[in-house]
Amino acid sequence: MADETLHYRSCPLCEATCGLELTVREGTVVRIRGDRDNSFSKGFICPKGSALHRLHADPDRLRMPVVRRGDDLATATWEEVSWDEAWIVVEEGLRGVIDAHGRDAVAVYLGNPSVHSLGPVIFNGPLVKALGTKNVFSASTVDQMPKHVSSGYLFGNPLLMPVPDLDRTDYLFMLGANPYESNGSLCTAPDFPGRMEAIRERGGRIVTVDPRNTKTAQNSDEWIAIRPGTDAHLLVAILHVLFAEDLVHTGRVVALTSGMQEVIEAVEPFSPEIVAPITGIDADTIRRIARELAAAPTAAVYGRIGTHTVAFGTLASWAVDVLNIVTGNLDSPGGAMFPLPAHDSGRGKGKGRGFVTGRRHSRVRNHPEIRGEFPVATMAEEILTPGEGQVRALVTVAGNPAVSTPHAGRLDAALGELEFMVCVDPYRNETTRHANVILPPPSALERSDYHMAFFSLAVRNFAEWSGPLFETDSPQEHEILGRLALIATGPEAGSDPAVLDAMMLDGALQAAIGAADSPIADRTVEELRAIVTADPDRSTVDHLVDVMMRTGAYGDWFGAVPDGISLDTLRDSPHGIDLGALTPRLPAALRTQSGTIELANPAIIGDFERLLASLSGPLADPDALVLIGRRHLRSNNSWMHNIDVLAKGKFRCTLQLHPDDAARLGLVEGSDAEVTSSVGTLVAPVEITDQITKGVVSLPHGWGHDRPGSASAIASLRPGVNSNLLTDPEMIDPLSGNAVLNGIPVEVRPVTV
Ligand SMILES: Nc1nc2c(c(=O)[nH]1)N[C@H]1C(S)=C(S)[C@@H](COP(=O)(O)OP(=O)(O)OC[C@H]3O[C@@H](n4cnc5c(=O)[nH]c(N)nc54)[C@H](O)[C@@H]3O)O[C@H]1N2
Ligand SMILES: Nc1nc2c(c(=O)[nH]1)N[C@H]1C(S)=C(S)[C@@H](COP(=O)(O)OP(=O)(O)OC[C@H]3O[C@@H](n4cnc5c(=O)[nH]c(N)nc54)[C@H](O)[C@@H]3O)O[C@H]1N2
Ligand code: SF4
Ligand SMILES: [Mo]
Repeated sequence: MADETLHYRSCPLCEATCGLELTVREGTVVRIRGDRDNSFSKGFICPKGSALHRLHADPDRLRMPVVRRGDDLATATWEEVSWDEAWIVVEEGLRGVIDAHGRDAVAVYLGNPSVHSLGPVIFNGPLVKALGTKNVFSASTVDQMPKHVSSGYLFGNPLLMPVPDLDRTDYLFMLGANPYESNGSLCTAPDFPGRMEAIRERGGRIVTVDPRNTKTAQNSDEWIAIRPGTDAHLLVAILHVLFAEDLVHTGRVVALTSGMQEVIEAVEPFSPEIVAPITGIDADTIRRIARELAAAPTAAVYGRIGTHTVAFGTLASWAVDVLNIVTGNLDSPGGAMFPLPAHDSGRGKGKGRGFVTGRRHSRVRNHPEIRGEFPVATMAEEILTPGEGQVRALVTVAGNPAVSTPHAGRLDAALGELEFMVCVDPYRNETTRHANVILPPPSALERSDYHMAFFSLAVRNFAEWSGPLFETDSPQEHEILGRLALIATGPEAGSDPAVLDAMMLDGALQAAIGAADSPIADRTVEELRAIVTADPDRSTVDHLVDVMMRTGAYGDWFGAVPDGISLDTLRDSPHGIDLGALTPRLPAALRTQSGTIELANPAIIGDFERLLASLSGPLADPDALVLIGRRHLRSNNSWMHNIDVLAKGKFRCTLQLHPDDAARLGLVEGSDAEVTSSVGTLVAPVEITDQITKGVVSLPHGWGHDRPGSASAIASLRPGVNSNLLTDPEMIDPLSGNAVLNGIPVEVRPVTV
């Protein structure tokens, strides 16, 4: 139609970063399809991506800041205010707490969508720095922190994470991931299902380890049912077999390692027979998998949520990489490889400062800092425990910890005790209803994006920049965060966010000019700044992306590299730029002090004692009933249940259990079950299915939208229950501080009326 225009952008909703084609008519998006010309996603889309415009149009999405009037959340009113008024409230509240109680009295929580949007990706750092608090929390400790820690120890860089080379592998061994629903995580691969099908079509093999026979498992060659929380045991036993049967590869990457002998000794006690009872996997299967991995021309071991959000998350994550190393598959095509995204220069000496933790400790539990943060499982106790250093104010950015973190009921109560809370969030939900003021960022259609985090984890080197479709009068999210940072810094910082912007840009340019062997060593900051800021339509984050593109591995270095890229190249490539298949990056990418892959960090080797002890601990109790989570394609953690087209259909917040368990417990389909853990109780409708292992029950997270003061009209119609009322904040993986969200001991009984 003549009055229709097409706009292309990448989807920010999950890690797959699919290219979208938006059809715009009279200023409204009328249709979203997969962009068939996108060089990475090739037209793939899921139901969430095609609802992106519905999020933009959702009447419950906040367009202006709101201030809460009244302390009782059930009767409080919310007043829409101007940005100027909102900033006054923030300044009084935040400065009030900092001036009276010091900086540690303000905590900050950074949630998942802040990794999916360029503003927070770039400006959360300066905000945290400006707050100057040790009480930093994020969704990372209910998610992937174990992977950061194992990468930190092995490679010296917690952000250097190997991804399975899906498009070239002959054998995918996948644990605790369900990409048919999640579309992949720590592995950016639009159309993950299609890529799995391609593995099998070219004669490869996929083995999936999961307590549930998920859609992913059903589309694999083999499903191995495992007892929740025991992936580390399984992986270590596979290593045991490889060593015992002398199947260890001796190649380029093995030659880069140190500490192999300690690993051999550490895994020695864990024979397949020893771990068979705890994992529920027979010894022959474990031996066979070890031999298959060793024999496959190429193989990739890949573990996700089910291996990370468990008591031995770091050990499991480490063992995944060590398996890739000793089978000769790390940093090798078809194995597990390190992407080289466009924003990374890829330069390095193959050595660095290494990875340390514990530079600070939390006040109440004395937990060591890891990557500058404390476990979110400790956040409530920091608010509720009186004394010097008690947390009295909270800043959240893109997070819903009252739903997504352990013992959510206690955290919810703790949020009510705060003296001040400010949330950067587009919704008034279970968490932000506690805020004094909510500052809404523009919608995804009103901002530019470059998925820094996910292009660093992609199965192909790929770059794409999306410009805003709609203009907005509201501040961009990076401006909101910049302003918060200025307020936190104090009056001496002034009130002009442009000062912070200029500092960031000049800092980035200075770093590029001063880098070793810099092709632009003779240029000046002033000259380059003028080039980058020439386009008046671009914002600070765009300028910073431009600098990254120009001075990255594929960059034009401001003209010094003739065919190199810049932000202009990305702007002129609405379907993205394919930068090729992954290529080996070791040893240059290593940042350990020794310049080797350090297999045997004392923290890792020390944890084997706990692993051994677990063989006779609660994990090994074959009669225990344990709770795990699950995800659904049409849902996204806690915040997309308010979109009608996604929320409708069969109710998804059900307690799945095996028919034998149902019979034993006296539960029938559709009846209500009461589920009780060490910290809480909830009631959920029963769904009986033989696709789940006996002794395991499953409830999805992200529900419980019936809290007074929330404003999500659609979600509250079918609120569901919050599974994190059951998860125990004392249960963490000590190496990473990550919460245990899978394998929670529970009792289940019928609700009697
Ligand atoms: N549609 C949709 N997509 C999403 C999200 C969403 O909420 N909805 N969330 C996004 C986010 S934030 C993330 S982190 C990713 C996560 O992406 P995935 O890791 O793929 O997440 P899940 O779908 O939860 O898959 C985890 C699997 O682990 C299994 N499991 C549970 N316990 C164990 C165990 O002890 N061992 C093993 N081997 N398996 C176990 C579960 O049964 C489940 O099938 O998904 C992202 N994508
Ligand atoms: N039991 C159990 N619990 C889990 C998990 C599990 O598997 N089981 N998974 C865990 C995982 S992997 C994760 S990542 C966490 C997620 O935990 P959180 O990040 O705390 O929660 P989300 O549900 O992702 O909530 C995101 C919030 O960001 C807001 N938001 C959306 N877009 C934007 C934006 O562009 N800017 C800003 N400022 N805000 C935005 C939403 O309105 C919402 O309030 O949950 C964890 N919790
Ligand atoms: S798979 Fe993820 S990135 Fe792709 S359309 Fe769906 S939500 Fe968006
Ligand atoms: Mo996540």
